[in-house]
Amino acid sequence: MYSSKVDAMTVSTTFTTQDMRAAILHHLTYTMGKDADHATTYDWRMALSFAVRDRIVDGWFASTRKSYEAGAKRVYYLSMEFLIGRLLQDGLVNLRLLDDACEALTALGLDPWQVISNEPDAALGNGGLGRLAACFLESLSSLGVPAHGYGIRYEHGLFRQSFVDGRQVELPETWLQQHHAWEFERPEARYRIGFGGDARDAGWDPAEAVIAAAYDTPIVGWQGRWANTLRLWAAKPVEAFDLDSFNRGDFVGAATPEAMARTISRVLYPDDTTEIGKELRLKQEYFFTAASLADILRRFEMEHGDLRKLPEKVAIQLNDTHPAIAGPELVRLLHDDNGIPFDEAMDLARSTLGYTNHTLLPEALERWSDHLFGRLLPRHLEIIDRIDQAHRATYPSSSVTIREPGVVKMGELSFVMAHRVNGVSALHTELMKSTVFKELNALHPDRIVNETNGVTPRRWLLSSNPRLASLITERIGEDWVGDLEQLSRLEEHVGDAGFLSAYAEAKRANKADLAAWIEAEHGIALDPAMMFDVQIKRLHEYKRQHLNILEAIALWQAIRAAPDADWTPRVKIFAGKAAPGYHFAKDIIRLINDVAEVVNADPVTRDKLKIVFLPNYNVTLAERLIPASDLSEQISTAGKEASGTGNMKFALNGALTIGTLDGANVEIRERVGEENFFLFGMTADEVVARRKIKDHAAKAIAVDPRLAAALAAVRDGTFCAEEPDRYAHIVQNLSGPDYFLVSSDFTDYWRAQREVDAAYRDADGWTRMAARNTVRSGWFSSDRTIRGYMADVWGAEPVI
Ligand code: GLG
Repeated sequence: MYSSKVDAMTVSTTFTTQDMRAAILHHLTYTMGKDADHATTYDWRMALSFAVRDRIVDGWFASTRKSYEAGAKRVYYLSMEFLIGRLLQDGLVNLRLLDDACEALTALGLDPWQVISNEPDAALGNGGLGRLAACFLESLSSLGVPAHGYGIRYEHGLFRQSFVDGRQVELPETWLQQHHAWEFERPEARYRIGFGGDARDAGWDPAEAVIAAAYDTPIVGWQGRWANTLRLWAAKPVEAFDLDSFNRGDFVGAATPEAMARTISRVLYPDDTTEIGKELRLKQEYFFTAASLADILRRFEMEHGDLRKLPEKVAIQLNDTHPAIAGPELVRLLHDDNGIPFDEAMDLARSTLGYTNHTLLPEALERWSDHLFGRLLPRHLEIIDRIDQAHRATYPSSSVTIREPGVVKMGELSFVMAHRVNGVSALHTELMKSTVFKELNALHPDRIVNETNGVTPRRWLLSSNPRLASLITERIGEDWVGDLEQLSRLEEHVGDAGFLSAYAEAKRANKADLAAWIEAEHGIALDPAMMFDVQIKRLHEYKRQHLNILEAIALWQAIRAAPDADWTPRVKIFAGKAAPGYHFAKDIIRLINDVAEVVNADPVTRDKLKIVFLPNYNVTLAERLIPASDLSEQISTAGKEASGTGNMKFALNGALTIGTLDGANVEIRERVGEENFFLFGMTADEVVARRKIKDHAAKAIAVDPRLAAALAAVRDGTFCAEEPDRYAHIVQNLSGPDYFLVSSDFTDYWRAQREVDAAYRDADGWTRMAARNTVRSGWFSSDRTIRGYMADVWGAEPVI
């Protein structure tokens, strides 16, 4: 594979620790303008980043050259979110320069990890959808596929979360206040993006416009053999400054154009499942989609000329419905601007576009009022009507519509304008076919395909879990990094006591590191011998963090009732942000923090149960937590979590899953073996049936005294004596409508948790199960997922 084919693009092999030291000092002096005596950690981190970036740039240019020479098909991934996190360690690991960098920094009298971890997280996303986009870019580069990511350069990424009296408080994220070491501004790549005005037949006179300005970040693949570009758009005014207003003394008015334009790329919406800030959000979507398409067509015309060849040379993937306007925009560019007949333009656009659906939650399938839509994008509304008419004319008996009175339906639009529509796990894809897109699937039976998500093993094992990574490499060599399915070669080692004890030791050491960090940062002491039980993800009722905390309460009560019984000590660790306007989710956070305060202070249970909610969950925190976890909580209501990707990272790093048959849990369980997975709860079909039973929650509570007692403690103010009714509405919900079936799944969840306890007490047995999870998770590499998209959706090929 890659190792036998290292070519001129492998940039790092001849680079030594001395070269690294010289490069760092060079950038410290000439880029940062500092000498070693006065440099801050920030200066050193930037100097190191520039030294690494220089190495990446060589491979980046070589990749671009090769792509042009090969005339290869290019993949364009359009996404509102790219949750890339920190890039320095990623770059060092993929270029295999980490050891050299650490040695060079140490020789310069610095603590390498302090320097590396000085980098802020680029939090340009909410959760799974954005992190998946980041894993995909890395895999595309590791595989050598010519590709670009296109998105928005948000000035403020996802908010920073802190807690005040247990409540979530949102603070602005200011990652761009410091210079961003990885990006290159491209003043020549600027497009004028219009809004509003009038539509004429086959034309559009926008009333206002902003400039989309490009910033490029190279994304380097494994071993530096290839690098692709993440191009992010910033919004700028057409006229930077209104001098007339200024000269009249209207200083605020003079700055208004800039402020208005910049608003578009200022914030990332903190929620990916509800529709807020409607007008601005639609503007953001059109802004980045239109700029990206203009850029794609410019590059295509330069390379190939004839627009009718577009589908042969270009594959554009729409990450959810956020860039769905790409369908009508591409038709507009081909038909209005280039004179291609409408029907042909529609076919060309469809053959070029693919659409990934990431959720079945109805509130997340975007719908726009046609009033708003028509005001901002009048020509697109006309085009959508024609697309809708054409579809209805072809399928006269169908009741599918893209426009309904008053609304434009972006899910339906994306489906009709894409040649492939994919789900993100086997179960989700089946549910797409039988629910949200049932009728469309019947009309277009070959359009829906499944591409189960994956995660990049470079970041989620090699870089974040070096102890486990070296153990694996010791046993099977390092080819697994570029070909994760090779982990199955470890299967024979799982019976080997030496391997198992080394495996257990790696986990123990990771847990000790995490415990030390939690104590230093948050003042909570944890014994690494306790089971580390972890639920980290966005807060949402369907993800059921409240099921987890209810079980913790019931466990606390049970330990208090029989303190001398043989309990398995565990710490429940939570992390995750709630959308600022999602009050129920924010109350769940507060409840968890309130319960933690009471439980952690209880001398009776202290050594057996602890609860910790770590603030400000982000990619970096995930990299710290996952390698140190024993138990992975994947407990969503079946049918609601489209896939999950955290679940894969945990399994790969040897945490056992307690989970429902939801999303990719189903496939994880199939692969790791049902005996190495703690299953509980209703299936997606049972969930639907259960909801139809009158008083299902009350019935579940009536038969489970533990659940009743846990709810009673929440209701009577045990955890909030100063305001006993604080959580009355949560208890009311779980006793009444309980749409997410927390009460109905509680009893079985409790049962499965006690099986977890028993299994953990058998330390060797547990390690064997954990190791089997690692060894059998190779399929969940995003390299495999990308190969699937290449074959089934894009028709693209690697160039190396
Ligand atoms: C979604 C889903 C997740 C999925 C992710 C990536 O909720 O289940 O793993 O996309 O496909 N909005 C999301 O985060």
